[in-house]
Amino acid sequence: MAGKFITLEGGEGAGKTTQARLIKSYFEESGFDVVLTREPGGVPEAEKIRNLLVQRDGGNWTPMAECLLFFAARQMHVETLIKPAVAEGKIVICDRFTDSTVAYQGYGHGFDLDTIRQIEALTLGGFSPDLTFLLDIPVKDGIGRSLKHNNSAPGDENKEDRFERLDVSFHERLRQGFLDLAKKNPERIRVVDARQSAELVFGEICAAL
Ligand code: Z5A
Repeated sequence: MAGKFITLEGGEGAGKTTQARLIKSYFEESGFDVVLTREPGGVPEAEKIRNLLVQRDGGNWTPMAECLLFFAARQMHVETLIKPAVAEGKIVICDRFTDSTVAYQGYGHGFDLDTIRQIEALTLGGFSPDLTFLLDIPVKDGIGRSLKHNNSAPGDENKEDRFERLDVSFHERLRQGFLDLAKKNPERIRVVDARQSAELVFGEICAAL
């Protein structure tokens, strides 16, 4: 029997990583084989691309180049890890996926949404998650959590904060982008109020699982 592909999405500090770990334990305790992975990254080639994309001095990419790098990493990740694991019956849990590209590069940076969809079709050929949890949190709350967690050290050029350093209006646009995606894909995307405690958020996720 084929497995399932589940993704977590949301802005900074929404708690995706925390919930991804809880979902992993939940399935493992029920006897499933689970793969926990993330984007950008997940396989060695894609982790190399991650450094170009998220590190403070990763590069000053044009919007098209940045989008192509996200999908180059994703194509490797899907073909060499996600699809084979799902075919073996595993549950694959991924921290971010294509919805993040639509929200960050499209709604956040204003890169053309149709072009993103064309690149998605070319690289992934219609492959998408079975289920997505969108952890929704007001921008200020999310950034506050994220800053506490990732206390920025000035001068550390390897610091993974290229996107966190963007202004509040950028984060408001991407939050709206995620919510628009949820409205357009109600059968796949479940919106969860991420202001709640991690336990309550996980309770809502469990009910949906
Ligand atoms: N990016 C992009 O632009 N385009 C794309 O296509 C993709 C990504 C795939 C890397 O993402 C960056 O790449 C990201 C988007 C961009 N930009 N940024 N920034 P990432 O997933 O590696 O990094 P992140 O999104 O910044 O992670 P995060 O927001 O810092 O964390 P999170 O996974 O959502 O949350 P967390 O680590 O689980 O929790 C953060 C803190 O809050 C931590 O101290 C927790 O203990 C605490 N926490 C968690 N849940 C709760 C609750 N419920 N209450 C209170 N405190 C909590």
